[in-house]
Amino acid sequence: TTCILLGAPVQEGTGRLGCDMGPSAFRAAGLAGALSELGHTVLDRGNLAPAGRSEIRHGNPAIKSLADIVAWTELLAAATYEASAEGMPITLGGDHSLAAGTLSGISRRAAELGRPLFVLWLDAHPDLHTLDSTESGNLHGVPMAYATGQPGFDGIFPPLAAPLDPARICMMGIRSVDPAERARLAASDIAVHDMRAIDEHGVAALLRGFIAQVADAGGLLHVSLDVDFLDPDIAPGVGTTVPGGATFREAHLVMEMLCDSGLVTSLDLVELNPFLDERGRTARLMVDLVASLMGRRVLDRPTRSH
Ligand code: DIR
Ligand code: MN
Ligand code: MN
Ligand code: MN
Repeated sequence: TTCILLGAPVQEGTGRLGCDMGPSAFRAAGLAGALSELGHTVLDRGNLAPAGRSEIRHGNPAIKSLADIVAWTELLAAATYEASAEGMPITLGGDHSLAAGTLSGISRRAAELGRPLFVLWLDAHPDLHTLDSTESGNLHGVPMAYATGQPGFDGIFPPLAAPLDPARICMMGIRSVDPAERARLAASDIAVHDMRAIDEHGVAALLRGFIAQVADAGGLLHVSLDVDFLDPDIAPGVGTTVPGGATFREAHLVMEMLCDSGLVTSLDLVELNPFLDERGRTARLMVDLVASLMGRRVLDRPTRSH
């Protein structure tokens, strides 16, 4: 696979500083080397930087850094759209607001190819706020609402070439949901496997169903991996830790199963905050998870099921 690394040092979508160092930490933790060792070609495009940002107003006074996030969304939509013609875009965040851009760019590519786009959202949070419903005003909480075409983004965020179909989205690891998001999920076709479902059924059974859905439809699969999907005990380097997250093995198993499926065509790595990390521990875990996704395995033969 040709892996195209896109550094997106955006931190204005989150409440704390430090995510802007995320792309550097992924590089320092050896992301490119891990991918090339697995036989992939790595094209590191360096860090992107949005140009001028004119002021944008919105009636919700809580919203922070709207113009910055709109500028990042435009930039990343174009960058991932273009990169997806050459290989697999891997966007190095940066906070999760960047998914507004990556989902926009990838969904445009999928529509042009005539292929349905599926999204696996690995996160403690559904990030399903609209500009009107966000109370924190942190725009890392809105990308999924934008990408699915929820109302209220028109005339502020760039128009979507192809909104995501909620029936093609699967969320795993969810354990922190605000009231407005709860109502939106209740009314939506998004498949949500919260931590309770993972405890009860295991990640394998839940993920197998989604992978089969993607394969049957001949779809593209975008994976958006928020560091806070992982349990804070193993991944402390994130601004919004929530207890009770995915374990080391649950996370690796998700990646190993995705690798076996051969379906993943683009990836976001988001919310890594190196300032809160313990000597690169979270960054290294994220790199190891990418390695599992891209082919690192325990044995050079299929794992037996019995
Ligand atoms: C909360 C936290 N739902 C908010 N969101 C996220 O601020 O809207 N934290 N995405 O990582
Ligand atoms: Mn998130
Ligand atoms: Mn999150
Ligand atoms: Mn977040």
